[in-house]
Amino acid sequence: MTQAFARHALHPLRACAGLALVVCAALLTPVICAAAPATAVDIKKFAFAPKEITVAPGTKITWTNRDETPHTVTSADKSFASKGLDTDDKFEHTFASEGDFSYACTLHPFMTGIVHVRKQ
Ligand SMILES: [Cu+2]
Repeated sequence: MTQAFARHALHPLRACAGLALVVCAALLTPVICAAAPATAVDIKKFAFAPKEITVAPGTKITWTNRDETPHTVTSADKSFASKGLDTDDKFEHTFASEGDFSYACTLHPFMTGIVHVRKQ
């Protein structure tokens, strides 16, 4: 009687352990994704969004043009420059070292943004 009860009592524990693994996996996935050094900037309504961003060295930023109008991503010091980006075109740049990198759209110079690269 006691043995039967003990065996039966193990089942909820096993179920619990299984559930814990699933929950852990679900919780860990976003952590791993967040740790990946990549981030995104949208180009929309003739503006960079976010206009100002701070990232760690080694981070890759992907700009995506969400407008119907072509835009470029061109740094002030010419360390990076996209071609003309049509709708949904992307431009990527990896920021290896620390610094402040201001950039603009050459077609619409009032469109400006800045990337701060800092050890975090
Ligand atoms: Cu533009």
